Amino acid sequence: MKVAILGIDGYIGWPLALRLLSRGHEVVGVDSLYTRKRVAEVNSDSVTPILSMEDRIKALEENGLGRIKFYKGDVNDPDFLYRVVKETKPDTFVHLAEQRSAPYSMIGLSQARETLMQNMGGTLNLVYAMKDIVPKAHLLKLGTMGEYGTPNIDIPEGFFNVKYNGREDYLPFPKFAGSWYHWSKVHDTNNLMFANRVWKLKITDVMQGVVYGTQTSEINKYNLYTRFDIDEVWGTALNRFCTQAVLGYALTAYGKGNQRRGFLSLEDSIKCLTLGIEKEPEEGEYRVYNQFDEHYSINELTELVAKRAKALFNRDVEIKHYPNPRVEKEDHYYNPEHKKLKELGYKPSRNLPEDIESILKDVYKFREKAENLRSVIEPKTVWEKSKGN
Ligand code: USQ
Repeated sequence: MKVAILGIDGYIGWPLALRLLSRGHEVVGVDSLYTRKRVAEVNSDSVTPILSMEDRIKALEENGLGRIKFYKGDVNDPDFLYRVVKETKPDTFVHLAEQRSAPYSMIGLSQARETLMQNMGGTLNLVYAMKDIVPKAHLLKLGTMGEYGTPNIDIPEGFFNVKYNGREDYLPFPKFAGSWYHWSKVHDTNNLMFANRVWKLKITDVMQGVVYGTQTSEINKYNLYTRFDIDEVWGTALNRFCTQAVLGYALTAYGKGNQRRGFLSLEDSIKCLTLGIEKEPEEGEYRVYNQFDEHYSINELTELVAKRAKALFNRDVEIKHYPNPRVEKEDHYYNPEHKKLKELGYKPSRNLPEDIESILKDVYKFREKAENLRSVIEPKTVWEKSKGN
């Protein structure tokens, strides 16, 4: 298959490229290098060493994985995106080229606008380019479990049966996102459902949980790391906690820490995405997966990290509860379905408690780099104080 990865330079894009190439697919890469730039702006960096995009492309060739065609540019520019699609005509698009940080989107109006315009604009350009140039292609788009929020009932995979005033229908499940970033994904989902309805585009909308980890089989085999962010804006929960444990920094649990999220290892995220690419939807189908392995509360995670770090480094790790910088429920019901990927053949290969040990060991290797990032760990972006004009 010829697969275009939009956002190939990112945390998930890069290991996905390694996986697809090693499975014999042809890969076209697109990236504006946006994440590198925005992470540098908050004085942060990837803890793991990552090559420049040029060197990544060379490394793929040197390791016998083949040559990829790379386009540097912004998917929010329709002329650029149309040119890429016309020149390459992929069978599948994996769309990861979005602003992916909830805290970034909550810094202020300018970041909120950037997130909403950038994310919705890119996806809109893509569905138009697909309809005009490759209407039979498959779009696998990264959404987020955070689109659903934390309702007091079970969360289905996209749609559910509703009975109201004596009539029934099968409808999209209501969305209650918790940041402008998460809302941008909800708006994308609505736009994708509409593009599917009017133009019959083949679409997989992936509601992914929080991804953690430093490794996949190919990263380990070729020693070609993906980025690993740990600052308060770009880093996510478990990756941050593991780094904090290595640095002897008190783990930053927000609020009571009873809030629950679905988690998935990087290896399993890549496995699920590959499955979704190789087992396409039917012609004209719009399908939704909830992509995570298990759900954990923040308190469960911090305790697991503290326990593993103690066993590994013989160090007592403190857990500190900060006033929650976010507006989110801290005590809630959480029971999202996640059957569809298993029905497609997905079997989880990693388990979170064991993975914590491998992250701790990897971060320990790069602890000097992590040490330089100490000043960007403390939470500063407060939802209620998001800056206006
Ligand atoms: N949290 C802490 N301490 C921290 C960081 C986070 O307690 O130091 C808590 C937050 O309050 C939140 C939970 O951990 O309740 C998850 O936060 P996160 O920063 O790990 O993840 P989130 O902002 O939800 O976003 C991340 C990715 C995003 C993806 C999403 C999946 O950045 O791209 O879509 O995870 S999900 O959370 O399922 O929506």
